[in-house]
Amino acid sequence: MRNICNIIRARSFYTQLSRPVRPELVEGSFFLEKKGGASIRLARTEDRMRNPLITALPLILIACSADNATGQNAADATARPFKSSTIADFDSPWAMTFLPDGRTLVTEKAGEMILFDPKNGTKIPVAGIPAVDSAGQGALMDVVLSPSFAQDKAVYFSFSESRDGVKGVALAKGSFAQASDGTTKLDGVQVIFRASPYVEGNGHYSGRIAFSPDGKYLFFTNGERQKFDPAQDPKATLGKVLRLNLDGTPAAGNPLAAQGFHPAVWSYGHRNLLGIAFDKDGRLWEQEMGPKGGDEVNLIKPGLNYGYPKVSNGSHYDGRAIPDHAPGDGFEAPKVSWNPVISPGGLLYYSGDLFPAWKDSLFIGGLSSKALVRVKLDGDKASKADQWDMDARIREVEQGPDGALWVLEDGDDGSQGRLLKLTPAE
Ligand SMILES: [Ca+2]
Ligand SMILES: [Ca+2]
Repeated sequence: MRNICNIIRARSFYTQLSRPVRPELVEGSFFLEKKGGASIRLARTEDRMRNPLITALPLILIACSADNATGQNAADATARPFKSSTIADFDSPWAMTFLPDGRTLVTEKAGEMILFDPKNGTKIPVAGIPAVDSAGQGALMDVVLSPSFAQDKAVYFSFSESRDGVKGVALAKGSFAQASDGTTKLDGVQVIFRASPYVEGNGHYSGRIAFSPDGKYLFFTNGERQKFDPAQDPKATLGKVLRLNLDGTPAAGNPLAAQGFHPAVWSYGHRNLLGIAFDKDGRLWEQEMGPKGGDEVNLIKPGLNYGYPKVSNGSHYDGRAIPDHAPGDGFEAPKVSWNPVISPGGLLYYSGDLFPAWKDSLFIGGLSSKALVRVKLDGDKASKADQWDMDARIREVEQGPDGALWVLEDGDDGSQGRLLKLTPAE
């Protein structure tokens, strides 16, 4: 029982259960699963979205509650080197980006894009967003400005959609326009790329966007849709990092096209890639939600196979083992992996001045871990640095114009769907 209590406490499970559980929102959250009679183990609902919480859970929570108070106090006592200010409240926000004038675009899971001004709290809905299929892990997902936004006003965004009874992640582009009365829209929205194939199910879309430092290419992540093998299928874009031109066509010279891969593929063997970012030297970093005990930060290099589902430092949630990454196995190993997992939701490369000690770090939003995670970079190397308890699922981390960290919680409006600004502690 003590072990179960400790695991539950480590996951801040009390907070998770103190508010209504929305099964469609529980990607990367934990639940207790009963396997073969009495044995109980933790699994991530991203892999078993429709499994109900087992009936034994309330009893376990009662049993754990006796020594909970000390555990919570110990967690609270951990000094955080930042103070957190609540800036706004959203309904299951997914991603955000800053406009040059300090305003932000924020996406919400159900399909809203919002122009939000942190200076005065104004929220203006952005029109022109296509219909989003937000079932399960589906959402209006990432939003990133064009590298030449000042000239072209282009906004790139990703979303899940349903077509002909199957689903997939799409990449779209539109032109930001605000009328004198404040009305805001994306003009001329076009879908410029669709994952292939579209399949059944509501999981592991991924859909993160990053531009190369030279502004010439768009990198786009496609998850393996909880179908495992597509990550190794040369013809599928699922389980891949893709390199596209700014119009969404596959970039010329991609490393595997000559070997018969889909021409957009840059790297493969990935699972659920929920963060991608370039560092100051132009290295491309990626984080992905791995199987049980196998969350990863990878340094992405062209043409390499990152192993999933053939190898992983984790195991399948149904208990099947997966061989670990090992030297000489032909698969590129992660630079960092987590067991227990953190359920990474978003990735930021920090280059700001407000937290000088954190320059050249990756920041990861933790979903099941309810944490803000820092990974220190050193050239091609990466190492775990900090993991701060945030008491809420963290979906997105962004850097503000002054170098403050901005994070989006993953929950509902009025229930941990907040936008927080983190600044140095006094
Ligand atoms: Ca962002
Ligand atoms: Ca891997």
